[in-house]
Amino acid sequence: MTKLNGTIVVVDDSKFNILSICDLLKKNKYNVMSFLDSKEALNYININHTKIDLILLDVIMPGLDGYELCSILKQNEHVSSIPVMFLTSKNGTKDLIKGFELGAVDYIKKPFNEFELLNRVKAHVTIREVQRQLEEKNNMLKEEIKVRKETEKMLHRLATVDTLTEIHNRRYFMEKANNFFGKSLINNDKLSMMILDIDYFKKVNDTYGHHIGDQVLNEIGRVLKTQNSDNTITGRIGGEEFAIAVYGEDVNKAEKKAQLIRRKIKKISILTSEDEVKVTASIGVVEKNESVNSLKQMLVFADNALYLAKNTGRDKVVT
Ligand code: GH3
Ligand code: MG
Ligand code: MG
Ligand code: MG
Repeated sequence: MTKLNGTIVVVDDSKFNILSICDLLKKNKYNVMSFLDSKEALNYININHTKIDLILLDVIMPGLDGYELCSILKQNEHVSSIPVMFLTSKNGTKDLIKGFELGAVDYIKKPFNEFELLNRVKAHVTIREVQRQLEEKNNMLKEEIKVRKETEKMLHRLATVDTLTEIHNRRYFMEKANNFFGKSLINNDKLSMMILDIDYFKKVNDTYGHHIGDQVLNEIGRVLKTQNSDNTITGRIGGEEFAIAVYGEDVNKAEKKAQLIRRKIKKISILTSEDEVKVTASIGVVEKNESVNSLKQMLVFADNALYLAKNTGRDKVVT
């Protein structure tokens, strides 16, 4: 089968016109769909718009005339890109202007010159084909950009989020906390820091197994995640150690937050077939002051407070 040059819809209420136009186009290897009735043509175009390369439109027709049909087509985003060419005996300048204003790409007066019609048809079909190829390339590019963005998002997530607890990992927490620290120095704002450590966590692992320990860590991550906000960041900075940085709040406010977290952790309950697993946590809280000149130092002070909490009974907050 020889390749056809394109698909053309011809709409004209005269059988004679249809026959002569179709005959000419078919001889020149176009696939032609013809319609005596403009409403039927509209239906066909709406359904088959992706396959149509050009529409040849008569103007004077009963029912929808050519202008009306053209105007309907141009208002529908799915079919508006199909080129429309008027082929009409209405040959006044005003008629021609109206045709172009309605969005037609060409206007040929009847009786037409076959050579002229064929060459104009060929030009518009070629443009349509080029447009299609560009659109296809554009869509491929868009798809590629989408995939790239998703990959970047995934990589960023992998690099910044701890997979077990789904809060920030150590590296990202440090980066963010450092930003807080720098900003608080510049603006002379308050900054508080907490370090949280699970009490007797080794015993949980030893008694119930590592997977139950992991579940506890996951539940703690869930508790901490609810604390995240513009001024609060949380991170898993060690195996069973977490840190929380609170921007713009002094140690008293931070302590309240810490107590809330401690109580929430105490409520965590993990059921095994024979037991209910409960845990507690100890938290050290400090506020940035004149004697602190780095994030690292702040974390050391928070660690000291945590150490005190551990040594004075656990399940408590020490400031
Ligand atoms: P303390 O109250 O003094 O903090 O006692 P502890 O038992 O919690 O502290 P220790 O440092 O002796 O033990 C910490 C345990 O945390 C040991 C280690 O196996 C466990 N751990 C660290 N990371 C993970 C993890 O990713 N999953 C599980 N299940 N356990 C972990
Ligand atoms: Mg007519
Ligand atoms: Mg520890
Ligand atoms: Mg511990």
